[in-house]
Amino acid sequence: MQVGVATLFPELIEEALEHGVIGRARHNGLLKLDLANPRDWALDRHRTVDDRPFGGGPGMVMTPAPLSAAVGSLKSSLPAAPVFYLSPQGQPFDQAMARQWQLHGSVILVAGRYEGVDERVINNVVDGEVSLGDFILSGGEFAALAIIDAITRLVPGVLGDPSSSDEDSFGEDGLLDYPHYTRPELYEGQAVPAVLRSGDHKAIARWRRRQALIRTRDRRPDLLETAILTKEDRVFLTHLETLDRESGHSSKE
Ligand code: 9D3
Repeated sequence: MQVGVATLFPELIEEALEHGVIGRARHNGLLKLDLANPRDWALDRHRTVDDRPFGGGPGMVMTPAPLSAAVGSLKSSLPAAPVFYLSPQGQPFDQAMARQWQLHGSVILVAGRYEGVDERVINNVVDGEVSLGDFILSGGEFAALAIIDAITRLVPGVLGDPSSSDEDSFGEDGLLDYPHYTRPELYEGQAVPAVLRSGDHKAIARWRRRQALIRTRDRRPDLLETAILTKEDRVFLTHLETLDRESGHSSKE
């Protein structure tokens, strides 16, 4: 996987990706990072990369030429890579996009700072605009890091167990994960559910599946619309609704 990032803080990207699974992927050549700092293409005496917004208002805007040159440099290294600008105005990033970009093999991410970038850079060099969700960051770098992490762990050989990335939440069936327990068996008055210690692997699998269905229904009912469900799953969900109706619960509690 080859990822280019245009950023005023290349060391922030570089250093965050030295650790853990992603650090090992880089060491093994499974993730190649290419960083370009617009400041390196700012040719005035003060190496200016921002300016005041036309029309007035608070804050500064990233000036087009240095950013565009930084992206251009990444494009010449990664000619097949689509270019995505990270911004609150973008399409929400999801696991399907992570999978698409991983399968494509390369992507260029543009991380903005200040109030944003000059719209003409978006018009001229950007193929798409992506957001991490409805909250405010100080710039695109942490969004880029989250996206790079999500893509890289899908690259074959990055995770030890080739099946484990697909069994996570959103991996295969689109449900939230079941609860996890490890030792000790009793912790601050809470016992591990007995079924997990029963050694009955079929009963454990059924309990986990049902916990995943309960949690998804309670916390993210929107995911049930697109989840891959068996006939048994649907019977169980219908059974839950029946129990709720009998005890006077509502789906919003
Ligand atoms: C309403 C005025 N500004 C907030 C003080 C707007 C604004 C400008 C720049 C809000 C955020 C940013 C910087 N954000 C990103 O670069 C960003 C982001 C985000 O803030 N939220 C979710 N996803 C992303 S991706 C890039």
